Amino acid sequence: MADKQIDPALIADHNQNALADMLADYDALGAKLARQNVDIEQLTQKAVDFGVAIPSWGVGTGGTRFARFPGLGEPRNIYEKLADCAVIAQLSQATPTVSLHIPWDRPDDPAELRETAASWGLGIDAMNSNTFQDHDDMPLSFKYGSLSHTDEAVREQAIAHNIDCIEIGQKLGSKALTVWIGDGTNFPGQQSFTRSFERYLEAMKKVYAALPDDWRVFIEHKIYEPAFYSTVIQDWGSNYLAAKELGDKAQCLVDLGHHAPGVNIEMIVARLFQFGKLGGFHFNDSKYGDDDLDAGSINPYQLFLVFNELVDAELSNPSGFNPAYMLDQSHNVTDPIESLISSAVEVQRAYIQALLVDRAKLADYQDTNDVMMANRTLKSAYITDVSPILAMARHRAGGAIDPITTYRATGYRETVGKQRPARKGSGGGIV
Ligand code: LRH
Ligand code: MN
Repeated sequence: MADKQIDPALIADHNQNALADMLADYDALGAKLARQNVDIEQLTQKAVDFGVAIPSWGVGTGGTRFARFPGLGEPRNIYEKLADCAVIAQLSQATPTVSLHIPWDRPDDPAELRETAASWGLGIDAMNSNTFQDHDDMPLSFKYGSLSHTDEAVREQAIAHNIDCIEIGQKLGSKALTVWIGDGTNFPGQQSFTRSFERYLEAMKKVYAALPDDWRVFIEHKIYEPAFYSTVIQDWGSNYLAAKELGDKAQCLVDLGHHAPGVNIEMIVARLFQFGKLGGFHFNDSKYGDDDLDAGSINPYQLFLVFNELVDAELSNPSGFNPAYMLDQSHNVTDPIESLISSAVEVQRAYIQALLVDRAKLADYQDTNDVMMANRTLKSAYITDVSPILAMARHRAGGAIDPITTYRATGYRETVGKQRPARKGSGGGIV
C-alpha cells in the first residue's frame, strides 16, 4: 500500500461534500449514454485504467528566455519533485509514472530513488537525455550540436551521455529513452542538411545498440528552437526516416507543441501508427510556438482529434498499439501541481470522449460521403460532457472528485513553502 502525501481522510471529507451531485450527474449521463447503447460503466473503467506520465521538470515553475518567476516551495531535487508528483497522482489517480530528465534528476542512489518512488505508488517512465545544454562534468560544448556535431569527439560525448541515461534508467525500472536534440542551424549554409543527418544517424546507431532488448528509443522531432533556420530532426518525416533507419526499437514521439501552427497533428499520428512508428506523446498545448501550455487549455478539440485517431488505431490493431503518454509542459504563471492535475484530467477527458465516437456510423457516412453527418458524428462525441465519468473514476480509485479544490484545501503548497527555501527569480531557462 503506497504512502500517502495527502491524508486520505481529508480527501474523503471533501468527496463527501461533492458526492451527491457527482452521483446525480453520473446517473443522468449514464441514462443519456444508455439511449445510445453505450455502457457508462465500461467507460469509467477505461478512465480508471488510463494513465499519463508527469514530467519531473514540470513540477518546478517554468520560465522563458526572458525570465522565470519562481513560486512558493520550489522543489530543489528529484526527491522533492517526486513528492509533488505523488500529490498529483493521489488526487488525480491518472498519473502513475514520472518521466525523468538527466542530468537534472541524476540520482546519487538509483535503488533508493526507485524505492522512494514506489513507496508513493509511482513508476519511472521514459528517461530523457539532455545534449541541449553543456554539463559541468563534460569537457566539450554542445554549442554547435551534439549527436550531429561535426566533431566526432563531441558526438562520442553525446552518445556516452545517452548510454548513461539508459544505464540509470535500467536501475530505475524505466523501459524507454527519449532523445530530443536541439541540433540545427541559424544561417543558410551553416551546415549540410545531408551530412548533419548522416552524422546523427551514425551516432544514434551506437545509442540504439546500447538499448536492452525490452527497451524503446523515442525520437522527438521539433520544427525550431533553439535553432532558428533548420533543425536536424525537424518534422515527422525526418523522424520517421531516422526511426526506420535505426530499427524496430526506435519509434517517433509526437510533442504537440513542436509543429508549425495549423499543422494537422492528428493525421501525423494516423500515419505514424499505420507504419508502426508511433512511439509516444508529449502532451501540452500552444497557440504560436513551443509554448508548453497546459494540455487542452488552448485547443481541446485538437487533443480530442488526436485521441480519436488513437482509439481508431487501438481498435484496428490492438497488438501493435503501445504509445507512451507523457505530459511535457512549462508552468510559468500557475501552481505546477494544479496545472499538471488539470492537464492529466484534460488528456483523460479527450480519451473518453474519443471512446464515445460511434465508429460504425462514422465509417458508413465516410463511405457514402455524407460529409455533414460524418463530422456531426465526431462532434457529438466531443460535445458530450464526460466530467461525471472522470470524477467517478477518481472517486473509485481513491482520488478527489474535485482535485484542485481539494488540493487547495490541503494547504500543501503553503506547507512546502515553509519547508523549502524561497528561490530567487532569475534570467531565462525553462526550469
Ligand atoms: C524540447 C522538449 C523536450 C524536452 C524539453 C524539456 O522542447 O519538448 O521534450 O527534453 O522540452
Ligand atoms: Mn517534449
